[in-house]
Amino acid sequence: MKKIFTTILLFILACGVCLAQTNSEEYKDSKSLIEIGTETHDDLGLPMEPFYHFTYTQSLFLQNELNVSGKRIEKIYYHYNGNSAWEQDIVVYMGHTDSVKFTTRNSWIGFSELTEVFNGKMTVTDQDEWIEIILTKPFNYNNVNNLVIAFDENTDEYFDKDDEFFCSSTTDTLSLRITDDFENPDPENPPESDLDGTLAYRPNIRLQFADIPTTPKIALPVSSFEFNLREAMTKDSAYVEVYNTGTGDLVITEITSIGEHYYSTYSGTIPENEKDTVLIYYYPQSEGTHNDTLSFTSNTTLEDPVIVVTGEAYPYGLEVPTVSINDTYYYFGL
Ligand SMILES: [Ca+2]
Ligand SMILES: [Ca+2]
Repeated sequence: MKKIFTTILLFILACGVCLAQTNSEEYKDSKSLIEIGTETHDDLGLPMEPFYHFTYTQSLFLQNELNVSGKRIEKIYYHYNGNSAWEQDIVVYMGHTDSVKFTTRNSWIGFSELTEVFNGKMTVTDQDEWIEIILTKPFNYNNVNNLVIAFDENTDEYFDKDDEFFCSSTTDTLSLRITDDFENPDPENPPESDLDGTLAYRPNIRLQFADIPTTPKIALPVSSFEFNLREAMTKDSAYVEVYNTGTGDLVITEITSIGEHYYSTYSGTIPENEKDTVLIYYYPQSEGTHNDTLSFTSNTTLEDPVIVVTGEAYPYGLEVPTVSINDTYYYFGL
């Protein structure tokens, strides 16, 4: 079963459609990113416990810790220890709340106060790194109330007991956690927290704030991806979901590449808060390594994002895997 999962994981990674990934470069460049928690406590099951089949948690972040006005949260990051690689289905919710702490095992923030901001895959690697979650519905923070983040992990599978997210201690009980190996906790009606799940800890977190756009805005689940090794003059494709997280219809007129090895024929209109799927082709015209940048042309006044693509092709007509040209082409089929 583990092997099948690994195969599926590799396939998904190869397709470049994972919604959660790490992007530390952006963190370095950001001026509106808030990091909370610098301690390295682990084994707290926050924001999720990979060793259990299912997790539901809530954590509170106080207004005076955030203190960002007139902006929205577009991305969050959790710090994973890199013990092993896996992928899970998660749903993330955010809400405004007057609560300043969790007082009982049942003091969950009610579902009606939560807004779904992400619903997709969380992918971690065997590297110690911050895992990026791009919110497909960015959350406008009012800078009046405290922020609750609810994290719902729903894949009926568990991983190594040493897979952990780093956490920091707090004075008050700012997190609630329920883990279960049989029943998947329902965020609409969560059961009591675990006996030890009323926690004076929170997951270390980074929150990426950004201006609330007045025009359409392109949000991409990935900023780069790599195609599998293939034969020159044969075609491969990848699907990328494009979200409009701004205001008004997003009109994409074309997607262009610089070189000759990648292309997309996509054009279309994506309404506010909706998404469409863009097909990108790798069609290597020669052997070798091919890097390129795909650019969007759209009606937004914001800067259009780009996707960096890489791929590698072996010579057309080459018999594989019995013949190799050099070391570079020696890893067929991986
Ligand atoms: Ca799970
Ligand atoms: Ca659940």
